[in-house]
This record gives sequence, C-alpha cells and structure tokens, in this order.
Amino acid sequence: MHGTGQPLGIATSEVPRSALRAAADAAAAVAAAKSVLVCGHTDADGDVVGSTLAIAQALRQRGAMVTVYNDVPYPESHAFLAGFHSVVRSVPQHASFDATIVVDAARTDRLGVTFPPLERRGTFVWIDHHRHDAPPGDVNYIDLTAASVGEQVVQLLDALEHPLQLDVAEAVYASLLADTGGFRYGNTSARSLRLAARLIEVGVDPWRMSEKLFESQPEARVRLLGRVLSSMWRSQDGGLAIVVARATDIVELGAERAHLQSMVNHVRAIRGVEVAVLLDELDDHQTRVVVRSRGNRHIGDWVAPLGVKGHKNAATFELDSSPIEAQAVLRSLWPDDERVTD
Ligand SMILES: [Mn+2]
Repeated sequence: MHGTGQPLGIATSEVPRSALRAAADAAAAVAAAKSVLVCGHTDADGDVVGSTLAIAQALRQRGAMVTVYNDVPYPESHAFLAGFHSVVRSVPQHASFDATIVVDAARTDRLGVTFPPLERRGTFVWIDHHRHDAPPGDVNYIDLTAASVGEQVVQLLDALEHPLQLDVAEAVYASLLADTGGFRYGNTSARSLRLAARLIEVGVDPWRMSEKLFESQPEARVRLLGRVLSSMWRSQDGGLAIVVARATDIVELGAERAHLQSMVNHVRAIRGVEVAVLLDELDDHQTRVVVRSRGNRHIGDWVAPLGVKGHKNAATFELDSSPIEAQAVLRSLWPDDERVTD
C-alpha cells in the first residue's frame, strides 16, 4: 500500500487468526533479543519510517540495543518522531545481531547494500502487508489485511504485553496516515480507525501530526513541485501523464531527491489521468521511473514490455536512459501519444 488508493487485501474488522498467531511468533522471536536491527525498504515511505521507529522505540523501552538502518535518509518531515536522528545509513561491516526485523519491504532486493548476510542477522523476522510468494524470514508475519505495517507493530507489541507509549503511538499513527492516505483510501477500515482512536487515547494529537507531516513543507520542495508539474506531458486521450524531475532543478532549488516522495500523486489526482509517471533523472543515462495508476487500470500489463514487474497500481524501476529517452519509450507503449495542446 504505497499511495495507490487500493487495499492490498480485503479489509477485515478483526485481525485474522493466522496473523495473530504470526504476531505471537514474531513477539517470541524478539522478546529476548538484546541487539536488534530494524529496517524497511530503501527510499522509505511514511509506513517504513513510522513502523521502524515505533518498533525500535518500543524495543529500546524493553532494554534492547536497537539499530534502525536505511541507506537513503528518512524524509525530514518525520524528524519530530522519537529515534529519527539515530537512524544509520549503513550497517557496520562486522556487526551482528540477535534479531533482524524487516518491515514493509515487499522484496528482498530493496534493503540496501550493507544489509547483513544471513549469518549476522540472528533470528530473521519478516513483517509485511504485501504478498510474498516465499517470504525469507525465519519468522514471517504477513497480514494482507493490515492497512499499514504500523498496525502489525501494535499487534506484536500487544503480544509482548508492552504498553503503548506516546512516542511509539505517534510513530504508528504516522504509518497509518501514510498508508491510508490520511484515512482516505480503500484500506481505511473500522479496524484502522479503531487503532487510530486507541492511539489518540494514548495521547496522539491529530492536528500536531497533520501539521508536522503535511503542513510544514520546506519551500524548496513546493518550488520543486512547481517545476515538476510544469513539465507535464499528457497523451491525446488524457489517460497518461508524464512529469520529469531534472537533477539540475533539484540542485538549483536547494531541494533533495527525498522531496520527490509521493509527488506523482499530484499528477494522478488530475481528472481523466489513469496512469501517472514521474521520471527522476539520476544521471545522463539513468532514470528512476515512478508509476502510479488509478482504480482498475493495471500497470503490470503496461510496463511488462520493459521487462518490469509492477503491482496493480504501483511500479518503481530504473531505465538505462535519459528522462527524454525514457519518456519516448513510455509514450510508445501508450495507444495514442499525441500531445494534448490545451
Ligand atoms: Mn506499507
């Protein structure tokens, strides 16, 4: 669930029994761990940030030494969450852990180059709400009905009988806000709202959270958004919209690559757009392609000719080409590629 509007599984009012059992297994696996590594997928979204910080803070409260790792800095908007400033960008070369917890990763190839090999991970706990054909953990806690991984973290802490404190509750709330699109998406269930209510009872202030996360943007990000949106190309039928983030724009505006996070959603929000694409220029011949679609428009079929596997409503991949070349390729895959002139 990454800003696509679609739930990953059928929302259920109660946590499925299999998920409850898996949460208990995950709790047992980390209960006695003294040193723990926690990480999510690279280029973290709000769910990764919130759920990793929540679990790290809670385990620290239980006396564990916890390292949170991501090879890309977490977005500054989340800097108010407890533990944000101790996130590391690489795992020391010979560090080993009693347990390693990976959240929201969907795949194993997005954990960064310094993610430790099997023999240094300790008990490997895989927590996710994405489908995975062969989840790689010693313990796999998968719950496709969870709106966000933060929700699973609470389940795990309940299994540990660890009381929720405000710093943990804020991080979980941030993960819920991210993956439900501020309680707007199809995965916003009675269950996710009940969890939100519980977090508010612990002391979370919804306006403080919204203000920090959505209404405290750096000016450079908003200016970059302006540049990115002004580059928009739209197909004749209006269904495809492509925007480009140029490396020079990011530098010129004093912005950061992390500011591009979820920018593509502004493009998908346009009436008539079915597929929105953001082309992120990594260098002269490398472009990161971020694709989001609306409703029943399946991205997988569209990007398949490029040898890319996409989810139904989301795909992120790299092409060995400039943004201009990438745009030409993507346009050629669309049934009509005439420019809308209005
Ligand atoms: Mn997620």
